[in-house]
Amino acid sequence: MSFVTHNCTPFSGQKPGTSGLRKKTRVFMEPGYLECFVQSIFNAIGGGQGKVFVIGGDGRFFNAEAIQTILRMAAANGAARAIVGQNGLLSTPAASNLIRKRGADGGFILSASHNPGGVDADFGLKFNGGNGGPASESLTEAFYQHSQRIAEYITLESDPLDLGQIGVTKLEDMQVEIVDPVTDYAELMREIFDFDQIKALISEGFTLRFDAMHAVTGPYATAILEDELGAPKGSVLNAIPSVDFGKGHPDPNPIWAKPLVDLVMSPDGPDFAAASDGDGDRNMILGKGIYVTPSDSLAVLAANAHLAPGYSAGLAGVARSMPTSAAVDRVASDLGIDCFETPTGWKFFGNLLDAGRITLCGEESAGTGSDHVREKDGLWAVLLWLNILAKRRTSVREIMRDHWQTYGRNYYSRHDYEAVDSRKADQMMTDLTARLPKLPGSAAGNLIVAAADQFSYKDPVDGSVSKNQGVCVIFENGSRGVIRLSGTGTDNATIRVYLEQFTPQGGQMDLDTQTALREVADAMAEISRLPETCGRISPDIMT
Ligand code: G16
Repeated sequence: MSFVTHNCTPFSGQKPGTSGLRKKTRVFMEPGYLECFVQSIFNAIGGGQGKVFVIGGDGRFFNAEAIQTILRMAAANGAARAIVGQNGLLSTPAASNLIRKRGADGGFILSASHNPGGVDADFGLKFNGGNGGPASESLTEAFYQHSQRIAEYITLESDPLDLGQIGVTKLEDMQVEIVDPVTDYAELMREIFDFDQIKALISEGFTLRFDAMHAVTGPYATAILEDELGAPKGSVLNAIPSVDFGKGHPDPNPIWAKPLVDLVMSPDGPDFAAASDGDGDRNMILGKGIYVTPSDSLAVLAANAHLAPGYSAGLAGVARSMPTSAAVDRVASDLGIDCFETPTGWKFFGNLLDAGRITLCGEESAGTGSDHVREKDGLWAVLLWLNILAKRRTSVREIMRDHWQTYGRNYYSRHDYEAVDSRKADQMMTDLTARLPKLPGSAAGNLIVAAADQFSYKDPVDGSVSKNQGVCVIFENGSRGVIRLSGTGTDNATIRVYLEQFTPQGGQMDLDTQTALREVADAMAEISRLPETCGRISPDIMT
């Protein structure tokens, strides 16, 4: 084996987004592309000398090859040890747990999350810090700055390691430990939840289905839900991870997980159903005949978390991203705890979690989590729901009905416009931002604008400020519209429009969601001028 240095061309305009760098797989496969980004990360964190890294991914196409590249580069950059999931697999929350548990300096997580996998699909890489969470805004900026001036990377010339064999091996002077991806994660779940209660619920005939969407949670869900908690074999669907996710789109929402939704809506469907995404951090929750929106799920979990042993002492506080509905705010105010509103992106919860200011947090984009790791966690959310159901011995539908009667209902939906011409999308946001000061007091459809601004966040822990995090419009009737550009898409621009309408206790709780939101949807179309600027009349996806 020998160390080699290669020249590389600085990236141009390849800025990591909401969750690391996501590009088409073929871009990552271009000679030197992955290597330059990885070397930029090493350079930005002060080198790899003596450090310990966790490495794993969601098993998509190019996952295994990219891990071999990162291992060689880690060894060449002087790392002391790499902890790798067997066969290169680690869910994002399991990687976060391993980083924390082993006191690692950080982790390389290979995933494009809920985006499809394959040679003509998507790939991604993100770096998590020693707290187990996504790199901060400033560190992400440092990766970018280094990538703009990088001239060379160092690596080894060596044969690929066998990642299928659990145990310890060596790559030059670096120790490589290959671990079972599930063991440590399952142990953590056992500490947080009352597995005996959940087991009892299932043994009494409660039925469930978990759709792993051919992605990384298959082995985790099979080990925990079937082998440990006693759900019958076959309760976990699409349980074997595949490089192209069975040619599917591993995004747990009613569109991409439609077969599961159809199953749970049928009269003989299971009592409970859930799905997770490519890398296992997102979740979708369903009960017989009902879909629970991620914003409502966060609120229900906050109101009931004390029923699980890990949260029996109550919650320090909660947080949600700005576009997430205010359902959890009502629970927090009832509990007398803080509720923080952060920009989109899990990294913004990190400081609040590290400082002990919050215990639970979540986002409208199907992410919920707690202080047990520093990532959102799909299977954890499923287990918390199961723990609550096991304690309350009622249905998901009853839990939702009871929740809305107690706190009121935030009708909520997100409309996505995908693969929009990036120039037009940017133009729309620039023009809208310029018009914001004139909006208050003006009419839009049947509504009157009360306030309109670009969301800006001052981190309560370190005082850092993040500006331009999305346009938020509040109407005089209390409804709200938010519009922002996605930071995770790989195909031109994705415009997200978030709609919310609050109905207080005693009001109508069973309206059709899109009907309840029609006025605010029309008002947002008028205010944003999205149809005129981008040539799109209706969204591609409504969740
Ligand atoms: C990532 C982040 C999430 C964030 C989401 C937003 O999710 O981890 O915290 O809410 O992006 O996506 P967008 O910018 O497209 O609205 P993931 O699951 O893709 O890693």
